[in-house]
Amino acid sequence: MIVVCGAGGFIGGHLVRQLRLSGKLVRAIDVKPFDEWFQQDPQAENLQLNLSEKESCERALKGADEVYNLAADMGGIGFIENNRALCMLSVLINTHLLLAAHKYGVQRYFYASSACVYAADKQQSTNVIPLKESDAYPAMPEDGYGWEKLFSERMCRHFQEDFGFATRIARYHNVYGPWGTYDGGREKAPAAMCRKVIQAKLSGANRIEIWGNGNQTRSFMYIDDCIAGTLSIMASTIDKPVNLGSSELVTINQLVDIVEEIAQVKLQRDYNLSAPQGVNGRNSDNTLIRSYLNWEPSISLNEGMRKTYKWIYEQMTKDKFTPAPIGYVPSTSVIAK
Ligand code: GKE
Repeated sequence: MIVVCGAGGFIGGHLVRQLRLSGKLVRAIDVKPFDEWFQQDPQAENLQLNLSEKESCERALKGADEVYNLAADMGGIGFIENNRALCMLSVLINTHLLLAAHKYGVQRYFYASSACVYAADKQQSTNVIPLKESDAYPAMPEDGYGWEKLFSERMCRHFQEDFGFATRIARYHNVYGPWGTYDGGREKAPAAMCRKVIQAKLSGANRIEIWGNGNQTRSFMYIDDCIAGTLSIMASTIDKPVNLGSSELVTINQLVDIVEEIAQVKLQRDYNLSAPQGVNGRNSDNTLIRSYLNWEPSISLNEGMRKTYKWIYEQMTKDKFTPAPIGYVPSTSVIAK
């Protein structure tokens, strides 16, 4: 039995689908009511549980062989800069899950960490040197969310050392794609830009708001690379945190250029310098993951944004959210181990 915690969310929903497509027995868990799950596979064992509670975590992991912990109260920079305490409370989830995993003899445990663990002083320039795993120390992660992720990474390490079950940790770098958040305040930049451009296109407005001056740099990883990498890292011998992110660095202005080209529009850009901006620059150094897996994320931003824009446009022009069609197959085949 494979348990996916946070299965109602963006990455969790895709992960359950890929595991089910490969014939795995899956227990899918989220705190959200079922009608708020982005995707739900009727063949999985779907449970609504609050995993910040110890008892719920024990209910979740009884009989589990492998666990993926993707459950966290999180979102884009607009959410994490304004909900630092809430983001830190995700530590209850990972702590109670690790205790339950130890209690029930789970063999493998995956923890979804984040590039937000990286030290702020290494992300001050837009012309950023790609972050390698050791750049998390000396520690100065993103306030709230980043500290919880770094602390929980270390808890995973010590449970592995002291109690002997394998823990695997991927530091996700800004994941985007269909069946993710694109409005409501938790959205990240790729989906936000799609939504804003579509809103302008549908309303005939000729301008959009961009947070910051548009020169901030990031890399954005398409969901299919995220899922393929997650499954490979879980099956690997990588017993320490590893980057899982694209190394295709772009400015936010270049991201908007891509969306405008997809939408076939050209819009006035209003830069809101008081909006949340996060770090000035962030990119993933993929040396370590290449050395272990002879693989790294490779789906281009252009290709991923076309698929993402299309899905968000469909949602915004439909009267209600439609879940993934049964039998949806992600475009990336899972990395064979
Ligand atoms: N969300 C959003 N919405 N960001 C915008 C917008 C907008 O309308 N306009 C410009 N941006 C800029 C932000 O100011 C920021 O500089 C950049 O895009 C990326 O913002 P983001 O995608 O919300 O999140 P960050 O990459 O700054 O941080 C995220 O990193 C992830 C790991 O790479 C975190 O919020 C977590 O989602 C996660 O840790």
